[in-house]
Amino acid sequence: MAPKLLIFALFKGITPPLGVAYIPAYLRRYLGYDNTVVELSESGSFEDIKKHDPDIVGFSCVTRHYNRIRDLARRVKTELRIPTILGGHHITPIPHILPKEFDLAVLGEGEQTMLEVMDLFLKRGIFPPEELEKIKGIAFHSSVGEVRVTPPRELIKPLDNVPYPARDLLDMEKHTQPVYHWSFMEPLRIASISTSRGCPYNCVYCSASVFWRGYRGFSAEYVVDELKTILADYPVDVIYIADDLFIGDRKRLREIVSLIKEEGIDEEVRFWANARANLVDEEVCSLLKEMNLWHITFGFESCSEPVLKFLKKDTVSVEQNRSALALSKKYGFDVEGNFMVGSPFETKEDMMKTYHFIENNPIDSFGIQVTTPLPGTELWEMAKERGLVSDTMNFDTLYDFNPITFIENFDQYRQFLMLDGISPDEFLKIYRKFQVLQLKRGRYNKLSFSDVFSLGFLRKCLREHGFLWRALKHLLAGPAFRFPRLWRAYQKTKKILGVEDKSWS
Ligand code: B12
Ligand code: SF4
Repeated sequence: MAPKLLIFALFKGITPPLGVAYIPAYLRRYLGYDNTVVELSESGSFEDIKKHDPDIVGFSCVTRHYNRIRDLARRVKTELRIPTILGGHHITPIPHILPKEFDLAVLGEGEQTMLEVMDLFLKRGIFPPEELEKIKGIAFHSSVGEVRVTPPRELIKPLDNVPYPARDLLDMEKHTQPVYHWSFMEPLRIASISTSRGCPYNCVYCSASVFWRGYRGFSAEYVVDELKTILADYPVDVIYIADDLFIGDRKRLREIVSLIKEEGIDEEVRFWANARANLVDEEVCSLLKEMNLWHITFGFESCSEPVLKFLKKDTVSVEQNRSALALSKKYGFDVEGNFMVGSPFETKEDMMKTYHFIENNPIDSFGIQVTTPLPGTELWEMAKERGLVSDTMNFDTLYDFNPITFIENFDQYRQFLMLDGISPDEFLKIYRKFQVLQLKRGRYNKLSFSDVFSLGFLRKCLREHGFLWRALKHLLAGPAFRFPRLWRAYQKTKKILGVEDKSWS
C-alpha cells in the first residue's frame, strides 16, 4: 500500500474549498497515486489528523488559520514524526518565513508542484535538500538551516489539463445538506464549482490576484461537463461559482450559457456567482438570466469616489456600482453587495456615503468588512511601511473578517487600523452603525415576522414577482433551520451592538 497523504484544512461552512480536492485529483491522473484523504476539520483538533494515521500531511492554510495550523504541524512533527507540507494563500507571498514545523511549502498553484514533491517522497521517503532544489515553486530548509525559495512554477496551461476536483474525497453528503443560507429565502442544497483562476485586475487589498498571476478559464465544454457530473452525483438546488470573476471572459460566458441551455441545466439548478460592476451590462445580465443565475455578488467596496479609486485603482466608479445594481435588479437577481470601511485616507463623510448607498438602494443583503492588509497585497506593503504589520507578526491579531469579534475585541484590532481621517473610536461608532443597518436589513434571516408589517415589505410584495410566496415559505421554514443556533447568534449580536428590542420592530 502506498503511503497515505492527508490534506488538512480548517473549515466551517457550507461549500467546502475546492483547492484541497484538486491536488488529489491531479495526483490520481498524472502520478497514478490514489491514497489521499482530505480532512476539513471544524474543531481543528489534533485528533482529526491522528485518526487518519497519515504518512505525510499537507496543510492548506489562509492567513487567519496560520497560528492554529502551525501548532498542529508542530504536534505532527513531534508526536507522529512525519513530513509536513504547507500550501495555500498565506505562505505563498511570504515564503521566506517558512518555520521549522513544515518541511516545505508549495507556493501558488499547487497541482504540478505537489506532484513532483509526492513523486520524490514516494521514491525516497525523505526530502533531501539537493533534490528539493530541483523542484520549482517551493520553499524549504537548506542543509545549513536557511529558507531556500526555488524559482516560480509556470502556471498550468491550458487549465483544462487539470482534472475536476476529487469531490469524492470531500464529505459531500454533509456539505450538500439543505442550509438556510441568508441569501436565499428557503433551505437549499448548494454545491460549488470553480470555472476560472485569478483575475485581470489588481485591487490594492486583494491577495488573490497576486496569487494567481493573471486570469485563466476552463473551457466552456469543460465547465459544462463538470456541471453535468456534479448534478449526476449530488442532488443540489444551487451551484455556487467560486470564481473571483466568472464574467471575466465574455466570449467564454456566451459559450457556457449556450451549452448550459443546450443541456437543460438551467432548468435543473440556479446559479450564484461573483461579478464586477464595470463589466456588467445588458448583455451580461441577459446571459446570466438565461443560465438561471439567481444570486449575484458584487464587491462594491465603497461609494466614495476617492476611496473606491484608491482601492480598485480607478477601474470602477461609484456610478458603475449604482448602474450594475440597478441593472441586476431589473433582471430580477438577488443582489449581495460587499463593502469595506477603514481604508487609509477615508473620512467619516466617505464612510457615510457608503452607508447611504446601502440604505437607499435595493441591495438584498450586504457584508461590511474592515479594510485589512493581507500578505502579498499593496496594502500590506503600505501597512508595513507604517510599522503596523510584519511578515512574522502574530497573525491572530489581524482582523479575522468577523464583525462581532471585531467589535468585541476592538482593543486588539485598533492597532492595525489604517485610519488617517478619523479616530479609532469614532470609526468603531460608524462601524457599529453599519452592523445595526445590516441586522435591520437582515443578513442571517432576511425577513423577520416584524418585517412583514413594514412598508418595505409591502413595497417588495408589489414590485417583485413571487416575493410574497417566497417570503411565506421563508417565514414558515426559517425557524426550523434558524433555531436555536441562529437565534442565539442573533440575540448575542443585538446585545453586543447595544440595540434595544423596540428598534427592531
Ligand atoms: C471561493 C472562496 C471561498 C469559498 C470556498 C468555497 C468553494 N466552494 O470553493 C468560501 C466562502 C468557503 C471561502 C472561505 C474562506 N475564505 Co475564501 N476564497 C475563495 C476564492 C474566491 C476562491 C477559492 C478557490 O476555489 N480557488 C481555486 C482553488 C483551485 O485554489 P486554492 O483553493 O487556492 O488551492 C490551490 C492553491 O492554493 C494550492 N493549495 C491550497 N491548499 C493546498 C494544500 C496543499 C497541501 C498544497 C500542496 C497546495 C495547496 O493548490 C491549490 C490548487 O492549485 C479565493 C480567492 C481565489 N481566487 O483563490 C478566496 C480566498 C482564498 N479566501 C480567503 C479567505 C480569507 C477566506 C476565509 C478565511 C473567509 C472567512 N471569513 O472565513 C475562509 C477560509 C476557508 C478555508 N478554510 O479555506 C482569502 C485568503 C487570503 C489570505 N491570505 O488569507 C482569499 C484569497 C480571498 C481574498 N482575496 O481575500 N472562500
Ligand atoms: S476584482 Fe476582485 S478578484 Fe480581481 S483584483 Fe479586485 S478584488 Fe481581487
